Amino acid sequence: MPTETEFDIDIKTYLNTQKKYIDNHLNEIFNNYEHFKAAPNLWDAVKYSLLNGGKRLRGILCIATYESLIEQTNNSKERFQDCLTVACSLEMIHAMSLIHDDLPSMDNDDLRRGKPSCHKAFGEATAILAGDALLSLAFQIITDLTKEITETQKLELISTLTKAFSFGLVPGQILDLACVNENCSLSVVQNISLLKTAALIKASIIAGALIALNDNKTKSNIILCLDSFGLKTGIAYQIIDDILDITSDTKTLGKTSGKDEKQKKATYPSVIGLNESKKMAEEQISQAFNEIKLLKINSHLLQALSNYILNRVN
Ligand code: GRG
Repeated sequence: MPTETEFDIDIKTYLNTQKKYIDNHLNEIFNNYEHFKAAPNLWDAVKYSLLNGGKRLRGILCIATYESLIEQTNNSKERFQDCLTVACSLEMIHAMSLIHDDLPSMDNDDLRRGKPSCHKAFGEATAILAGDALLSLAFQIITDLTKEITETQKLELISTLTKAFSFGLVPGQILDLACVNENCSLSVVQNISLLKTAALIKASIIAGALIALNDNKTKSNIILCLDSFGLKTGIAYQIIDDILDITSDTKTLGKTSGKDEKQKKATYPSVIGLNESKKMAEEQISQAFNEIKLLKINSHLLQALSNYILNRVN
């Protein structure tokens, strides 16, 4: 497995810098829309869940893909700002999925990002509506991108993101809930992680490519390879999430550790054990590298990010 030094990228600094860009841009979005002044309790719940924490991995993957593909001459300040807005859109969809995932009728978790989950702090009805508001705001901000992004690109972005939740997160969540207390096979667990987690991670990568490439002749080939790269990286992300639920603690994770076992969830370690799960995550990342190796793009950043995903501690 390649190490950080082999790629010559200080990934921790990169992650911190991009996270700051995304956090600042999210704050700017909330300062810019007047509508947030009506129903303050709703928007307090939205900001509570969105603006306070999170690794911003989906947003960072979008920016990193954009930066790996963009020709320097095309990298105008406006276009980077548009990429940041799309990164924020992805983080809104992700944050809404976490709010709904924590609800009593779903995973029923009292803790998220080291704080009481949204429904614990604001009540169930407000939490549901905060999720709904975030999901629609995610698309509103894409329609408001600058003229640097064509109308076709906007539609492609919206289509990519809607597919990720209609055909990914939502069915993945249904399957995940259905598999509690069941003796699930590995293929069922793989299918859940593909839908529930990998679909949005893949969409984050594709979104970055859509902003960078526009009419590039090799666009469809690049997107095909990034699609497989994203799915494999996303599966590895969920495998590591399942492993950390067992091996890490609540304080480090910012969410209740050991919950999967307690709730008898279908996870990689529950089906194939911890060691095999780690091996499978390594294998997914190694296959993901292979998907983009032959592309004529600067893939070091994406490789360093998937390597970080494999070795993350929270
Ligand atoms: C999106 C319309 C729509 C519905 C949501 C509730 C639901 C349907 C889906 C649940 C999806 C889910 C919670 C998947 C788990 C993915 C995962 C590994 C989350 C943890 O992500 P991190 O570690 O969290 O990136 P931070 O806090 O760092 O952002």
